Amino acid sequence: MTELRHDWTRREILDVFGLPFADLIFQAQAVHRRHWDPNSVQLSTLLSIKTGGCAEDCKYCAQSAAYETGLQASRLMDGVDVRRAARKARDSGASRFCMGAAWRELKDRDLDAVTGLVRDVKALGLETCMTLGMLTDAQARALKVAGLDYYNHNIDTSPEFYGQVITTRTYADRLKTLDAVRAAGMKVCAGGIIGMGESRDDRAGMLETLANLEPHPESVPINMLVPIPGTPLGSVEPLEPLELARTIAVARVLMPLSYVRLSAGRKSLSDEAQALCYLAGANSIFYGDMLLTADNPDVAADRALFDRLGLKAAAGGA
Ligand code: SAM
Ligand code: DTB
Ligand code: SF4
Repeated sequence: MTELRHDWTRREILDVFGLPFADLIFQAQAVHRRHWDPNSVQLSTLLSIKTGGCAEDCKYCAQSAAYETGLQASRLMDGVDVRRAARKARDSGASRFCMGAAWRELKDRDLDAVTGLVRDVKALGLETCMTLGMLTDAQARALKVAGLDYYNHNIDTSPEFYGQVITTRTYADRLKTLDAVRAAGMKVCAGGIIGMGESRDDRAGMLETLANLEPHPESVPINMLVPIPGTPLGSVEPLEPLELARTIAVARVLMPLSYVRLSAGRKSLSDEAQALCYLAGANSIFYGDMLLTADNPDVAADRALFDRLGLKAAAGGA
């Protein structure tokens, strides 16, 4: 029986981070193999159901209205188009469909439309996930009633670094929405972004917040910054892939039963770097040619890499 801990200190986490690479990967593999099929990876497909024009100032984001990124803002997508995209994702092998909206928070006037989308996607036999910004308790309950399986809401970084990345909402706001999601009985998807110029201490701090949530988030996306020209983080020095593999390995050690998702930023990774991330315990990816606004490896490239590594898509679906 693995003891699930929720009392990790920053020092302990930094010590895991700083292990010799082989020792860290060995530890992550040991944890991973106790709980998961090491050759199986869960596939989630993303769709931006409402793009751009967002009121928040997240310094990494293509969709903030605060920056000139050349992105065309759009209204909430029609159900017919969402269903078409979800069917295509299912037929390509995804088990979960994640719908994202560039909103600061969900407005009650949009609640019927988004719960309708949840029902539609669920009816196709897919697991459902949404990321719509901040939620009230009542909105979270309504999404749960509609059948939403996961809600994604990232804490993005450490409490200390957060203020350098976003000023229009607080870390406490993020945690409050995560509480609402949990209280409504949905699965929590919460992670963050690395490669924004933060220190390793900040990366440890982000994992400390996540690992000390009780229970752990069921899904932990680790995004590598996709630099977006026009945003304040558009020309940050890229983080080395080995540090991404380390971050994934530490997440795996801290949160043994959670899906750890190798998320945004795969397009810039070599096949070898991705293989290291799978070895470090990543067991979920975004699958499909697009993230929300940025490119992702195409389906053919992922299938070819899975074949070479002997990986298979995890069976799933709702
Ligand atoms: N507006 C909602 C929110 O922020 O909660 C949902 C959509 S938002 C685009 C979802 C997450 O994507 C963000 O919290 C952030 O962690 C991640 N993200 C956004 N832009 C990114 C980028 N350029 N590179 C890496 N991750 C990014
Ligand atoms: C998450 O952690 N990463 C996804 C999803 N949750 C919504 C979003 C990644 C966005 C990458 C940049 C873009 O496509 O604009
Ligand atoms: Fe808006 Fe979400 Fe982008 Fe922040 S990350 S600007 S909240 S869409």
